[in-house]
Amino acid sequence: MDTGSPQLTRPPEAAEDWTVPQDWDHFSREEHAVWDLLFERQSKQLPGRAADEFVEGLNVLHLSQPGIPNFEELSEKLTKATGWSVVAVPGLVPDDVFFDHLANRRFPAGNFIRRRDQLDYLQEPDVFHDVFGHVPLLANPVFADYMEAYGKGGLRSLEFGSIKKLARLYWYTVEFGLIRQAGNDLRIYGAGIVSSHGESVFSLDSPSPNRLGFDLERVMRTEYRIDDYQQTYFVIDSFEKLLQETQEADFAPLYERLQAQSDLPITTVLESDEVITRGTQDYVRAA
Ligand code: HBI
Ligand code: FE
Repeated sequence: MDTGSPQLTRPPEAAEDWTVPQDWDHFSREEHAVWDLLFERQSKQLPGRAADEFVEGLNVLHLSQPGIPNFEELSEKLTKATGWSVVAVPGLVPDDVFFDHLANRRFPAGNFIRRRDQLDYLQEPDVFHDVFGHVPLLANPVFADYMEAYGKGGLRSLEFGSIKKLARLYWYTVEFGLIRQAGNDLRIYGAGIVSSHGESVFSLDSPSPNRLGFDLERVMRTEYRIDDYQQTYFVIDSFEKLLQETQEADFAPLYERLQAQSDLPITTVLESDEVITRGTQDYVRAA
């Protein structure tokens, strides 16, 4: 049986569903300045690199003032677009709580921001990763449906004890997905990439990682790393196709089949893979 994240303890200020008031006024001037710096840096880097849908969605974040977005204002715009809202949480929340929010079209966003000396690396998802990385695509109706379906699938996977498999789907799409757009042009859409200054270039331009065509069952067998740039990326053809494939899949027999198959190491390339780029893996060897 796959087990999910380690046990987390709900802080006393958090509600039953782990939400906390955003309390926008608690952010210092320095914290808003860190947001502005990150926002500047990334929004310059993304045209031509990020999926068109992401760049379109970024407009939703164009709020009246600079600084960390006020979730009430942000949710108002997002709700108009797709019925999603953004709620504040202290940090990582348990899997069942996370899935329940997604299944109800609420995106839980960390209520803190990294420090200026941590611009490029941090372990827990902060408000920049969560809002800049995840929210723009939630303004896209198809991706919005995919995330809700993922939340519902997550709740079901807990019953099957297959959360680890489902978490890999999230990882290789929502967090680190690439998409092929018009003219075979590779773009980024995963939140972990679009919110990372380094990986938004590395994932597209480096000869090091593998880039493979997306295949649901294959992805669910593939291990991943959380401590550095990915060594393999999976490429979807469209959000419509991703939504359709995951909605049509009957996950009960799928999980059963997967139980009988071995997990795949990060760099494995199979005969059956559609290889877009076979990586040199030089980046990892040099590290
Ligand atoms: N909590 N705040 C937060 N953000 C996440 O992305 C998150 C989480 N809890 C669990 C979780 N992700 C993962 O276990 C799922 O994506 C599988
Ligand atoms: Fe994330």
